[in-house]
Amino acid sequence: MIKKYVFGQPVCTDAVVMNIPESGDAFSVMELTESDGVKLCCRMGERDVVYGLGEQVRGMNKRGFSYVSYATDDSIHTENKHSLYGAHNFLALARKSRETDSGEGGSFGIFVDDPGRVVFDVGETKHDQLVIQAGGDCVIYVIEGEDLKDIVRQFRRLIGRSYLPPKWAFGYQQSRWGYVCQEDVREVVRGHHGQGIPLEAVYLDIDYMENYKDFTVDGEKFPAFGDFVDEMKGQGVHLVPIIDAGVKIEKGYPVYEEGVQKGYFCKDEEEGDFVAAVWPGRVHFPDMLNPEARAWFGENYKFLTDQGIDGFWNDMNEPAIFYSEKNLEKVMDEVISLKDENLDIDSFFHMVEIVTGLSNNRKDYKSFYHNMNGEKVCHDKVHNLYGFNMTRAAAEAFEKLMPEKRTLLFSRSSYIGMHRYGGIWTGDNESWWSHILLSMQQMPALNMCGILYTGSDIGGFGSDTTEDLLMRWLEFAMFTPLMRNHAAMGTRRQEIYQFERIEDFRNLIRLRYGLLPYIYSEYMKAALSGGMYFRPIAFDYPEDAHADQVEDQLMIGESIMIAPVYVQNAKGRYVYLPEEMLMVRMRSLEDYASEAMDKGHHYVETDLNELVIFVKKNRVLPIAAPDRDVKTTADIEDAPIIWFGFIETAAEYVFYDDDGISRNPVPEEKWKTVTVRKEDLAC
Ligand code: MIG
Repeated sequence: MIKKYVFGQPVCTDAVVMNIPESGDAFSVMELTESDGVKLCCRMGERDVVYGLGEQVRGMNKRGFSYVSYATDDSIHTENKHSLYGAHNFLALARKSRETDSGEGGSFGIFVDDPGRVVFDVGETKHDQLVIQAGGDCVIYVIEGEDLKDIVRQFRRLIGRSYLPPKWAFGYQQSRWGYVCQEDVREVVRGHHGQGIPLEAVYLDIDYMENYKDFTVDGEKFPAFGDFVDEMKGQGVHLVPIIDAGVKIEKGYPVYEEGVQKGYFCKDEEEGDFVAAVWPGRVHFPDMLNPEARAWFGENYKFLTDQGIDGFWNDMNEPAIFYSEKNLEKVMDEVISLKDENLDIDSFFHMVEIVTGLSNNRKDYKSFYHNMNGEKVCHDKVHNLYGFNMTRAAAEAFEKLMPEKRTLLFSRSSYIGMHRYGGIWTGDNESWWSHILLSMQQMPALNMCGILYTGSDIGGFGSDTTEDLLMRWLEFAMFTPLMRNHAAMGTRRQEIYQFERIEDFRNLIRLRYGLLPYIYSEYMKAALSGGMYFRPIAFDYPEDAHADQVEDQLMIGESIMIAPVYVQNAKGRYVYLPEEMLMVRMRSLEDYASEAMDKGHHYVETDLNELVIFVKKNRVLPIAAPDRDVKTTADIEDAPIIWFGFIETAAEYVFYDDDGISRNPVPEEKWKTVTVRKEDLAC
């Protein structure tokens, strides 16, 4: 049951798709105070668990810290941070406590539809208090249900169907900030193909543009771009260019001139076009919240789709600001005034602070405005909607530009609602072991919010990767719908053919292609039915008190559990089995073995080149067993299917498949219930 409560005069965020009437009941699951915005508070029992909040730091159980929804371009994802790139204001409180120490009432979910700054203090200030602080104008949805899965399913019905990527978007993808010309890209393709490694896409980072101008291609580095796109397609490789939020201010640049002329940029306090600076230097921000400006920005993607591009990533759309023109002037004056001073502890650090404070400064976000259907709205109040609407601009344009096919699209910043238009990647992580774990913990929280097409930069974006880190990371990312290796300029090269254990890497990537029938089927089922592709194990075993404690294992789809190794030098790890399961150990698509294991704790040895999965009881999974070399997802289309499973006599599997590209698959025709008998199993 969903109850809706409206406070003040909220803007329409388009986060939800269901128009439900306002509840006449008093606000029940939390205590409500309305002074200084909306404040909600409730007691948490000792064993209660809080899941959700999407892209955030820390564990699956969010208790013990506070999280701030205010989309931020912060590339250092350490435990002390309160905000990352997205704002996903949905959490579920699972009441686990026994009567004696329990808080009031049962489990519930809550969605705070407020696109401004919202704070979730999940027992940081007071261990047993959940406190949510929103602005005065917001809509709050409270969801009660049978269990966590049911609460999430109801929420997902409220916010609408998740984005459906093309099937090729599930292939292995390679990216790097620093493939600066055509020849660099060709070399990456040769590097993979030369070693028999499948490759679906190569990304173009800002290097492909002419002076970092959106919707341009540098003609010297990429002459005859359309031909080059075709050449790559001929090799089965999609090129995926980046688009940034800021539009460079430059006379004669059509996107800039048209935007100014039509009044499509965000305005400053004096009604001029707001000036900030990012990559290209000074830019204007297209007013993504103005429907006309949004449509216009979207149409600009045509420049690239006309040349055969069918996938994009939208970056810097928090929107990231290096500095604003006005603040820079002030800070410059102040720094210059210090020129001949003897800088001491206070004045020196003050100077450093004002300089670093130039970037992503909330004062700047408070100083520009949107035109939302004729109404002037301060950016700060709707800050978290910017990335969402940039991505929506692209998605809505693609519906017109390429009505017949699905496109690959994901964003860095996001808000709930954007999941209908595209996915996200989790931004600038580091080549740290702890960031494999962080990524594992973010996935189910994102899935709760409808964001299913997601993954992290495999191998780590910042810092130098190492071979073992990359291999362990791949063993987890094998299961993320977006499987992309990406790294920052200046870091060690991390394409997998750069390393010694190429055969192991090749086997792992081929295993991903083998698992694709299952991964695709489970993704599509989750998207079409409002389910979660990734789940904390407590979602499947709600009665199991150990399951709540498990922060580093995941259920994936209906049949399997994974327990990736994410510790340097580890030769294995402890795994908790909430029931008897079948452990399948795979070194390649041809080399695998299985063993039934009892419920309970186990130490599972896992060599660096091994993939281990656990199959639930009475479940099976389809695997493609291609009889030829696989270069892309197209090569497994007609591959024979073999089955792995843990069954006594027979089990049914709901197998979803489709052509992988049509925009509107007809679900009824695509769901097949397959009966698999024990004697049919390959493993
Ligand atoms: O300020 O385009 O998160 O993936 O490689 C850095 C360059 C801008 C940030 C993205 C990253 C991308 C990088 N971008």
